[in-house]
Amino acid sequence: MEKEQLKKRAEELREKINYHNYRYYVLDSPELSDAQYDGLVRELVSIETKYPDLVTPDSPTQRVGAAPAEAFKSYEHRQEMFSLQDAFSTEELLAFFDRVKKVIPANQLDYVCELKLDGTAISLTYENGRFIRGVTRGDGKRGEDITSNIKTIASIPMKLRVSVPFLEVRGEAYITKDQFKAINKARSDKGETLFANPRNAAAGSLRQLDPRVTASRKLDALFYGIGYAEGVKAKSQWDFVMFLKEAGFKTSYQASLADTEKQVIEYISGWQEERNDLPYEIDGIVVKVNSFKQQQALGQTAKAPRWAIAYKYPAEQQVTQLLDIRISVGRTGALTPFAVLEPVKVAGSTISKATLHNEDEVHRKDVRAGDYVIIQKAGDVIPEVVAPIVSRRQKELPVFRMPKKCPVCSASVERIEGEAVARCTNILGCPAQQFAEIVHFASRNAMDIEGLGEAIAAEMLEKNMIKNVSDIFYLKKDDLYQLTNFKDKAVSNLYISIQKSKGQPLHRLLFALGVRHVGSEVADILAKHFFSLDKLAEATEEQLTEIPTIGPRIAISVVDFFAEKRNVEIINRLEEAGVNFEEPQELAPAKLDGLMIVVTGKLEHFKRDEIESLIKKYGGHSSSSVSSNTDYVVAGADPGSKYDKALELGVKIITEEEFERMIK
Ligand code: 0OW
Repeated sequence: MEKEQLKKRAEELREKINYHNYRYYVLDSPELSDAQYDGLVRELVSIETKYPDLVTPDSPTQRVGAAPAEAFKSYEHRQEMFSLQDAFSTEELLAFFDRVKKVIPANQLDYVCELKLDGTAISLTYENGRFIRGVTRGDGKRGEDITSNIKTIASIPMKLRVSVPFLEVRGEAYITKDQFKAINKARSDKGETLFANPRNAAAGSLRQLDPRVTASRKLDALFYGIGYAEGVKAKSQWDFVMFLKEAGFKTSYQASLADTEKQVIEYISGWQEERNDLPYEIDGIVVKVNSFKQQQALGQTAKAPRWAIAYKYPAEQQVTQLLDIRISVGRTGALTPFAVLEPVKVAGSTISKATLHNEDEVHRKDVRAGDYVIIQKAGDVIPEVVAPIVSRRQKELPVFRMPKKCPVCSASVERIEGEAVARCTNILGCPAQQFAEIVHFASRNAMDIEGLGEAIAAEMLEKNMIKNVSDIFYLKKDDLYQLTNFKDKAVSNLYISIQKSKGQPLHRLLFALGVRHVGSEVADILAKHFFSLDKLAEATEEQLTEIPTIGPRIAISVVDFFAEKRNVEIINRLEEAGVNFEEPQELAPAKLDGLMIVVTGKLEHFKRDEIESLIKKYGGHSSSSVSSNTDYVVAGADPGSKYDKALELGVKIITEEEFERMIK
């Protein structure tokens, strides 16, 4: 009896919690205090803990429930997700109106204007009002199933307030400007790379394999579009937005009906300045023909509807003084000039630095220290120096020259003919390069040493705790107490991260070593070809170029890398420290499962040890003598007595090509 009552109580609590979620996260007008709300959740959790079989997948307690995924399944949208045509000026917007009026008489037209959120598009599926699945846009036809990550977005209803048989709804997941700053602050404190803009932060956060990480990023989402649906009565975009509101979705992108083109243009100019005060980034205004019937009449191109357009505001520009041109030295020794600016507010953020890419770029724009320059920020966080205002040059200003000496270690700087980049020649000892090398080695896509970011790397170098990447693994736990504010917890966390990273697979180690032209994809190809660092280090240029997608440039770079004395020393020390040099061979399908195979004669396609390891890799056994247990003899040119023995015993004889076909 008690369980039945509790089952009923649990359902009641779910309704209440969903309702208060809606009030708090969607309407932004809570009715309960946090304590009262937490009390409801605690009661529901206690019932579900006592009777786990009462838990329902869409229970509010299941929002951050799933274990980290291995990878995301791909999912085909019931209805393709389109992108949008852009209009970069009023003329282009008017041209859009003209195209529409070729099909729909102007006096029958009205438009809906919406802010265009600068996030990442998502598609949700609801069946009978219950949340079933969340998918990324992907290429428009297929996306990645990120259901468990979508559940962590508090404003997304798990149960609709109006029930329809089937609804595929489209929206934009985004991160607010403040939340974006907080995420990047936390990342820079941990020495991790920063997100360039909230759009990348949203996309990156949604594609985290661990939903707890997604939950920590506090994404939000707004919904505007319909995909495949059954039972939705809306006949226009405006009706549909009203339906979404009623159903419990967040739709606060300032949707507005416009009866005339003039009203559309007023809406657009109205938000030109206002947008800087919005809590989220927008990258324009979406203008849609309102009536669904008229949308159908207009149809779409291969990628985008003809009934909608995204008006993009011109990149915002400001003028300020370029105080100095300074140089930063990167991991590969590249010297990158950047502009030090008189701080200026552009598109809502204060800019005091901007990259100048390389010497040629500085000369092409002819920007000089002391110039007044035009700065532009086009949506991304990285601002650009557009051009100098030459008319404001009071006197002749010195033309920029790339320094001949590295500003960090004073070694000579050279620029290889035809390359835009200038490099510090002191690849072995330049502190800037050592620093960048350590940071790269420990970074997330490399050895992923949690906690060893830029700040810690710099401190380890200046305190002479390490000189190069191999020294990281010789740090004792006590050494870490030298780091500022490092007490027991921080020390053991970092020490454990370092020890754990020794087990990383070869492809990560290879990428972490920073071999020129070997990025994470190439590192993966090489690791899954050689399976051990030692084998890779012995490979010749021709063996490397035989691997598909490995060209001479990479082959030479790899051979040179392992020929470099300093690298050999570092690799030996890494090996002594117990760093893993192998790539786990994911279990090849056992195509030769249990077969006894003997190889004889001169082979054309394989070296003897290669074919032996292939036989093993695919679950076969290779032996050197033919017997009645032998399943196959692979015969090359001039096969010896084994061939005759096989004939005598009736053992199947195959060629190398036939062997190859067996393991494809
Ligand atoms: N980002 C937005 C937004 C919007 C489009 C969708 C397909 C046809 C019309 O706020 N408010 N409305 C639409 O309507 N799209 C938007 O974003 C698009 C979706 C795919 C690429 C952009 O993110």
